[in-house]
Amino acid sequence: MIPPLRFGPVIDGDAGLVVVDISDPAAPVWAGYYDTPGWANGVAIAGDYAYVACDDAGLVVVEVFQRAFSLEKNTGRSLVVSASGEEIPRARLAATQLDSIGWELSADGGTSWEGLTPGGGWCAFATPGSSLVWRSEHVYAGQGVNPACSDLEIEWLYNFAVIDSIVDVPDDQGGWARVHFTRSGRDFADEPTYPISGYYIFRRIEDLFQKARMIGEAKIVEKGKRETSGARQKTPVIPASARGSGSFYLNDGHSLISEGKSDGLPPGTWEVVDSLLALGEDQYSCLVPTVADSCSTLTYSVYCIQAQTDTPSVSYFSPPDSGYSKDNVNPAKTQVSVMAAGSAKGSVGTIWLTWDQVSTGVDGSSEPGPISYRVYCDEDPNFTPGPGNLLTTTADLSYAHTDARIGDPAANLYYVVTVLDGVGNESAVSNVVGEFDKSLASME
Ligand SMILES: [Ca+2]
Ligand SMILES: [Ca+2]
Repeated sequence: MIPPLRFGPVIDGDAGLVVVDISDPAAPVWAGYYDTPGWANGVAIAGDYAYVACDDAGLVVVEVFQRAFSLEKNTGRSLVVSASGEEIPRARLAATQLDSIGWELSADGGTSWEGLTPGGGWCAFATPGSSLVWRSEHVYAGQGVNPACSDLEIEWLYNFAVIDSIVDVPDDQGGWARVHFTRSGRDFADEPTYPISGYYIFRRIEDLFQKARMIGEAKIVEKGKRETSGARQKTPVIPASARGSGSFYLNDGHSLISEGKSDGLPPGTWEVVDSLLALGEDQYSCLVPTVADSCSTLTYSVYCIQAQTDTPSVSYFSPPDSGYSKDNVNPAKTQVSVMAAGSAKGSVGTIWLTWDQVSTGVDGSSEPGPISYRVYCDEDPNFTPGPGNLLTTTADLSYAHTDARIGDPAANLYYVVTVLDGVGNESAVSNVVGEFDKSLASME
């Protein structure tokens, strides 16, 4: 059975075997040539080999594809290891190996090769492409030497940065996440064509009212001009994406906003929330504000990174990615007291509770709020607060509880109050207070 061909062999009666790359049938490319001894009259393909019938030499077998390990030639070659279809300007290679193995990488599927040393740093491709292939040559270096490789690791970079992760900042009051991303393949001091000057972190605007408000407060900026953003002085230059038809606004003291019609940005409306200078590091990270904190359901914020070259019209945008933040700090607990108790013992009455206002977390940090309070009530002084004994949730600092048991000597009620922060984190319980006819004093 003849497998699907990537190369189409052609018999040239005089010259021998000509291999033509017909991956694109509309644009065949001369890929290789073999001069058979004498005339070549016919060819058949099986696997990686071409069987050529020659006048004088008989059957000549030619290896068309050199992509497998060859004991005779001491070479190895991979299939394409990158699958995204995006241009790869740089790659590096690390290997666990013994002795004399030579390594080469090709970004254009094997047309042009770059030799490189394992662990020797990033290799720049003179001919970038999207089809990354490696090959090795195991060289005889002397008696007793057995070139061998047990592990091979290849990393590659794209023109755009790649967001690796977006993680919640731990142990904080929320509102922030940390974006980790991998450098652009052009973020190198020796980049000859389009060196990266900096990165812009974009966040997608999800709230249409917020978008309208922000644009209403902003001014339209002139594309290509350096602008500052009020007190923060944060937005150094209008991104190259401004070359498109989108309008750009500078929100005084806040952010640069794109309406999302410009070149390069993923669909949506985006604002710049931070920027970094390119430093030639493999990985970067930065703190970014989130649109909201997650509580029972996760609220995602979507980010995109623009790698800006020192040519204003050239920049590269990462694929978008999303993350969320959480308020990790519970509010401090409150102190409850009984402000007034109701009617005489044995009759129906009302008890008034009041408690201290809480504006900080257990670590002393400021709670962003809004703060609310839960009042629980039970006949057991050692009760566990829960939905079954919740009286109310209120933003007030007092609560009047009316109950037939209040004032009844046969039944006594006990109360605790907890504090909720803006996303529903609940504090430890307050001191326990009791109903009038039992005790007004704290039970703690
Ligand atoms: Ca957090
Ligand atoms: Ca909190």
